[in-house]
Amino acid sequence: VSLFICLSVTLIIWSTKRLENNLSDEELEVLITNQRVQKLKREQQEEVGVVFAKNILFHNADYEAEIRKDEAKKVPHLGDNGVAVVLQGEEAKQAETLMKVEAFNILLSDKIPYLRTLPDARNPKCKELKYDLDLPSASVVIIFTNEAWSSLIRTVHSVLNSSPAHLLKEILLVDDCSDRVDLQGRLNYYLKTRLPPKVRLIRLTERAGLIRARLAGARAAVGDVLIFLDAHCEVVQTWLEPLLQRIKEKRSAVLVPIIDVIDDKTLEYMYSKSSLDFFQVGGFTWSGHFTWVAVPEAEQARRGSPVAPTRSPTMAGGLFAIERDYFWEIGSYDSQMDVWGGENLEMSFRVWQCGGSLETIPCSRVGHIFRSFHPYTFPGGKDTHGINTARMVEVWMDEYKSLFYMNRPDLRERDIGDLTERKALRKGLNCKPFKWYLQNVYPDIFIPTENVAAFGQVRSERRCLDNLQKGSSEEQYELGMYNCHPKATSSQFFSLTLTGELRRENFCAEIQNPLARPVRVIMFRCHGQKGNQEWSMKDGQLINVQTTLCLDASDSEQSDKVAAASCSRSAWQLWRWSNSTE
Ligand code: LR7
Ligand code: MN
Repeated sequence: VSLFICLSVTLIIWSTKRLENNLSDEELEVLITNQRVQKLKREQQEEVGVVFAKNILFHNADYEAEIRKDEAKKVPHLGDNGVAVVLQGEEAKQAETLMKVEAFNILLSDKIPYLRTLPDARNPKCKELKYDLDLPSASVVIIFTNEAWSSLIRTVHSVLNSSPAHLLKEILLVDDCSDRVDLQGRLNYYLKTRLPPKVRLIRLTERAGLIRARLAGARAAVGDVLIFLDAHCEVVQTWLEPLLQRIKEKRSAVLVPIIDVIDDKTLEYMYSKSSLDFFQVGGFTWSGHFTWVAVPEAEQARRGSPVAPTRSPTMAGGLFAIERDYFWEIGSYDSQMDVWGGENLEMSFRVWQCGGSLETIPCSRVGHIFRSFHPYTFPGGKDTHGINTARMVEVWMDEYKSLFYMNRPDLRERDIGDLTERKALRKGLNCKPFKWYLQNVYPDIFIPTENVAAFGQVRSERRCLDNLQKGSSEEQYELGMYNCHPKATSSQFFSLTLTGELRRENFCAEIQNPLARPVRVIMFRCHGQKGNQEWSMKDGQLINVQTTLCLDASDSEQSDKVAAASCSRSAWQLWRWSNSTE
């Protein structure tokens, strides 16, 4: 019940704040994240007993006691083979409370041994592949800020345990200025007493953000290949060899493993036994977000085998391998990007446009805990994802940047810092245009302004079609309406394609149940088969061809939803597009 109240309160705050302050969804998310973390920091001190403070020095004996206490929590074989663990009773309740702090089940994580066994999630064909004994060596760089202890330590043990010693040069832990006192001295002490010397700790004295934290790790690294990981991962056996082998073959290949989901609540290592051939590669949306997309048929044919390197237009960002010298040659990172977000698409476009390739290596698998919110603050309350992405867009996307700004008009006038260096880098490396990237690397992408009859805001009276913030985690959702924003923002940006799709990124409007009252319009993954997803535009009406029903806004004032109804002369059935190519 409390979760429900919490959610609905957040939603109410969400919509009123959005209206009052005219904030973008992304800015609002940062605001709420900061408020949440600050509130939790206060509560934590009292309720959960985690202390946030600077410069409190403990003695070794205290660390030893703390670490033993942590080790004593471990329940032998709990979570072995990656199975889900469900807590009961009082413990489950406590876990629920703590989940609001760490964004995942820390109580369970504390109980699962650091070296639990994992299922062999790999395609059986992987076992037939042979790897050279002599491969380049790896520096594994793990960055973190205020990361929970047990998930961080498990990541380290997992890497140590599942990597051949002669290939693992070092593990570099980069502490991005955590201000949780239990993390600093305690980690140092743990390194000294529990881990081999090849695990090193670098502590940043100012909060640098994940981009500059990775740069610091890369600067300190000495291995031939850099492998970056988030601080809440577990690696599956033989995860390392296929990455190093591919880089030995092609030094300009930037590689990602298959990223499996470790459930945030049960810590289950999730993968599908029945479809080991199936995995997704990276795509992006025009609002500048990373997405997962199917491997295109052409790529399935080109790669030859489901376990061969598979080209990926983009990467998620957190888990990847790159030859160390090549990392610097190709422009490392944009060091002016703050905190979180955007660096993944920046590196993806840059690598492809400047002559490298980005590939998923199917026989390398790594699990990652997907957390439901950021358990850390965004200093300055800035929408770093948006600003970082705008920096990327300005440098790499040429004329296509207008599509991004149509989604994010708020960023058009925002100060995003100096770009001289990054533009010079692109010139110096003689990189190809974004259009080349779209045509050659990502020909399947939907371009909202190409091959369309109309695009932008779709207005009936004073309201506009609106996705109501849906579509990032939902498989389908009812198409909504909302007061028109002054300019088309991401949630009110639609296209009518020449093939009759009423479309937003990869979602198309369709009618599933024409007999319901009212007939709701559902946004569903585009199938490209016309059918229930085909619409035609005539004298301002939008007609669903299969059902001959018209898009109708009449009950939207009360329901926030659009409907389909028998075509009439009603003004509720007249739609105006902000941009029309006809
Ligand atoms: O200021 C910060 N300093 C940090 O050191 C903020 C974060 N961090 C650390 C943090 O402790 C963590 O270890 O950086 C790492 C990534 O942060 P997360 O785990 O909060 O990010 P995420 O998993 O939600 O987000 C994904 O996108 C990010 C875009 O900036 C990064 O590239 C993340 O590394 C990336 N994670 C993955 O790609 C894992 C697969 C997820 C997917 C899809
Ligand atoms: Mn992460």
